[in-house]
Amino acid sequence: MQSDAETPSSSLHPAAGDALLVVDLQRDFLPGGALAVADGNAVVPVLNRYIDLFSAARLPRVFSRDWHPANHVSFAERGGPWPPHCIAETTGASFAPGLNVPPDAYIVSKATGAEADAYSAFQGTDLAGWLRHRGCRRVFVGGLATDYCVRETVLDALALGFEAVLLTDAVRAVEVEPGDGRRALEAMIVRGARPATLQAIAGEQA
Ligand code: VGL
Ligand code: ZN
Repeated sequence: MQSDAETPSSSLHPAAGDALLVVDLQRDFLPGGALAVADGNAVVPVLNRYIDLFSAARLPRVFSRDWHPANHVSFAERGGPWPPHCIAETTGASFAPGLNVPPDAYIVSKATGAEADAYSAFQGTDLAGWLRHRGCRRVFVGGLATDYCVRETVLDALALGFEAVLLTDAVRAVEVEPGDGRRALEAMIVRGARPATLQAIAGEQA
């Protein structure tokens, strides 16, 4: 018998009210890219499985992308913390090779202005309204990077009143400081994100 403490508060089975949110799965964040996340490409086949699950269930699939102007304030030449990356319309800003972005996916571009950065897919975009308009109350979040855009997106989702499921097998961290990835996971979970994997989510469907 499962104890009450072990019983999940709600099903992880993707159903009405759920949306998949793939954060910044772009070439510049993959090994060989301008701002590479170690092992970042490993999440592509996993996210394709999640995309298939949500497509089969006719649920929204949202893809955010870092979409900077060439003179973005986050770039080192302007005193920012990052090398130039994800410049709008360039190859580096395009989605990861092999990522199955469905033709009816919703694409959210963020940090598009030169003077402000935005790690969260909700910051300066219409994403919250878009989701609410479609009756979404819970987002399943994977992508890059755990310790920047995934973390800020998940924390914003929770602050905006969405439930958040963190796809722990479909995220990777930049690790500017060792341990950043682990600390980001902890921060998201402490705030209420529910960690889950494909096995837990797809297995429930059987
Ligand atoms: C990101 C650093 C700079 C991210 C974006 O997508 O996590 N990280 N810009
Ligand atoms: Zn950026």
